[in-house]
Amino acid sequence: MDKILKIGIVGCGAIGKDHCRRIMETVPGATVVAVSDYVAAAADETAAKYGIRSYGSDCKGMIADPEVEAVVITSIDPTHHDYVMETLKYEKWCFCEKPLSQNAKDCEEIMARELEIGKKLVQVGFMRRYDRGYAEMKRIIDSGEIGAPLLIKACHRNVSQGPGFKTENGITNVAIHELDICRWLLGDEYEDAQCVRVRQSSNSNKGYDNPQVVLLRTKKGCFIDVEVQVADGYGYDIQCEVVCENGTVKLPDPYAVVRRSRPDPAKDPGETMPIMTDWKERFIEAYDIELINWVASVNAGAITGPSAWDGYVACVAGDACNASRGTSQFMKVETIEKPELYK
Ligand code: ISE
Repeated sequence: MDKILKIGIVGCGAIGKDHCRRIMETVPGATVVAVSDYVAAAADETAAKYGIRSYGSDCKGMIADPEVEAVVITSIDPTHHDYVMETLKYEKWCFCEKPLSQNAKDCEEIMARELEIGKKLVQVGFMRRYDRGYAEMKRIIDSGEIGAPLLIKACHRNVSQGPGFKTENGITNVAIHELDICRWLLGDEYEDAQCVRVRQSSNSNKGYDNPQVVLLRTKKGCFIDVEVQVADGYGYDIQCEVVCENGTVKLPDPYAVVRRSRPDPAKDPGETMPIMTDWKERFIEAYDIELINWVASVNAGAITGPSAWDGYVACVAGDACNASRGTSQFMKVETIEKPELYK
C-alpha cells in the first residue's frame, strides 16, 4: 500500500489553514492528523473541520506526538526557529514556511542540528520556485538561448500588512522571496546588498518604511533592484524581469479577464482587468505543486526542495539589507562555508 505521510501543523492562521486544506484535498500521499496554534480556538476550529486531533496551544506536545511523522510550520515568523529546532529534536521531517528564521544566526543553529543528524530534514517554503512562470524563466536563462543574465528588475507589492509589522519585516517577511528567487533564477550568489530609503508613500503612515528599494550585486556581476511596497494601496502585484545579453524574460501576470466596453468618461475607461489582492491566490498553484513535491520527496526518503541552506542564505542577504538601511552603503553578503550536506 502507498505510504501516507502523517503530518502535524503548527499554526492555523491564513496560510496554515490553506496548507491544511491542500494537504487534505489536493496532495496525494499525506494527511493531517493533528493541528496546534498559540490561539487554541484556531486549532480547535481547524481540527473540527476535518475531524482530526487538536492540541490546542500545545504546539510542542503535537510535535512530540509519535503519530506525527512530519511537521508543517505556519506559525508567526519569530517562532519558526524554535519550532524547527523542536521538530529536529525528534529528527522528524519539517516544512517551514518562509522565512526559516528572522536572522542568519538562528539558521546556522538549525543547519548545525541537521549536520549533527547527518540528514537534510528541513524544507523552506520558497514556493515561487514551483510557479510555472518563474520555472519557465529559469529554463530559458539556463538554456543560454538569450545569452547571460545581466540585470533583474523586480517589484513585490502588497495591499497592506497586519498589526505589529515593522520596517525590517519588509525584508525578513516580504522581500525574502526575492532574495531567494533571484539567486535561484541566476544560479549565482550575492556579493553585497543595500536597502535604499526612497520617497515614502502616504500609505506608510503606520510606523514602517514603505516603499523600500533593495539593491543587490552578485558574484558574477549581475545587478538586481527590488521595489518593496508593503502597502501599495491597490493590489497584490508581483513583477520580475531578467535582462540578458540578447533578450529578456518576464514573469507573466496572473490569468485575468480583460473587460472592454463603451468608454464613459464619467465612470468607465472602456477596458479593465482585475488585480488580485490576496497573496495566497496569486501563487495558489505554486503552493500546490510545492507541497505535492515535498510530500513525494519525503515519502521517497530525501527532500529535493529549498533546504535550510537556502533559508540561511536568504537570511544572510536580509541581514545585510537591514544593516545597510540609512547608510547609503553596500553591505557584504558573507556566508559560512557551504557544508557538504547541502552541496
Ligand atoms: C506572506 O507571508 C507571503 O509569503 C507572501 O508571498 C508575501 O507577498 C507577503 O508579503 C507575506 O506577508
